[in-house]
Amino acid sequence: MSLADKILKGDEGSAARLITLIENMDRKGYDELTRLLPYTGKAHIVGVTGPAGAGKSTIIAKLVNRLSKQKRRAGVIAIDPTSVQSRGAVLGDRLRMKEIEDSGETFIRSMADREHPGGICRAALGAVYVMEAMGKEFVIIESVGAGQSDKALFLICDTIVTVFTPEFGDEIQLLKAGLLEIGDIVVINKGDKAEAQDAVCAISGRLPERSDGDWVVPVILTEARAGKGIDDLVNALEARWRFIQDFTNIVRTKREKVTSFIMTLLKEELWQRFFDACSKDEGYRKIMNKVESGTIDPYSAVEEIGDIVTARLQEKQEVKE
Ligand SMILES: Nc1nc2c(ncn2[C@@H]2O[C@H](COP(=O)(O)OP(=O)(O)OP(=O)(O)O)[C@@H](O)[C@H]2O)c(=O)[nH]1
Ligand SMILES: [Mg+2]
Repeated sequence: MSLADKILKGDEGSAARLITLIENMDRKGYDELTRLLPYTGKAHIVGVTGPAGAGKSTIIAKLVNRLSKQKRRAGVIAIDPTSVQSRGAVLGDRLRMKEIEDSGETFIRSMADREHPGGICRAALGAVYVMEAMGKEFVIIESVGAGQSDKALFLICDTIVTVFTPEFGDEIQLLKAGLLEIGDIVVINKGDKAEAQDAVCAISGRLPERSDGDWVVPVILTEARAGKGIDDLVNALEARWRFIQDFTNIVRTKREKVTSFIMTLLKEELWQRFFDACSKDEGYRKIMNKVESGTIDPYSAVEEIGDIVTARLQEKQEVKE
């Protein structure tokens, strides 16, 4: 039986193996993934983002525990931000996530940010497909929500939950972080803190106008550590899923998002290929020497390098023909 067939039967070991193949950019993995494509596109993909330490992992753990009690199957992708946090914090995160691993209904995958940030992003879409093919109704992705790569990550999601704490109620901080704009559901966690209710009011008043229809962004107060407010979050996710299905063309939206996602990956891929090819190209080195000796302006240099790339592509095309 192929990996794809085993995954369709819900086998976790095979799912984990295929995700590893995708992470390693293995062709065999891509072939298996292609076989899973007809079984994808039906789950509610939820991205959970927000400042470090806001309580994202705790919320996700309580959320999937709640879902699994209702016999609803969820998959979790936890992006370990090794590039921005200490190893200790990452290990702590893994331990908290362990809380949910035993429940039977939930499949968890941690993904580490390796050499280049595009790596996780690239593999995350594959992991989503694998989880959908396993029959998961929800796929929840935790991420710190910073940087270009993360923006691409959220192209995979149907719904973004942004998590803040009362300490992050500072308006300027929020606006700067640009996180409010991307949230379809806003959670203020650590409801046990004194200023929690004020933060809910402050954030409710600062929600930006939405350009994508009539969805009203709910602001939910939780105290995740004590499991409070999680039912409200489950209800909000359900309302959001109904809204997406009733008022949007979900198939088209998913397709458009994947197209944008591919464009982001393609930018990285082309840059990498350009770099691999150009570092050996004599014409490129000559131009860079001129840049270093101050005999060509930067704009002309970029144009000339672009011309070299076009010429090389044409040469390749001619060889093929
Ligand atoms: N006081 C309080 N602390 C909480 C609550 N929920 C979570 N915490 C604590 O906040 C800390 C961070 O929680 P996490 O769930 O790891 O937060 P996170 O957003 O996943 O953190 P990173 O993944 O490291 O960005 C932990 O010590 C939690 O126990 C809450 O409702 N109240
Ligand atoms: Mg976390």
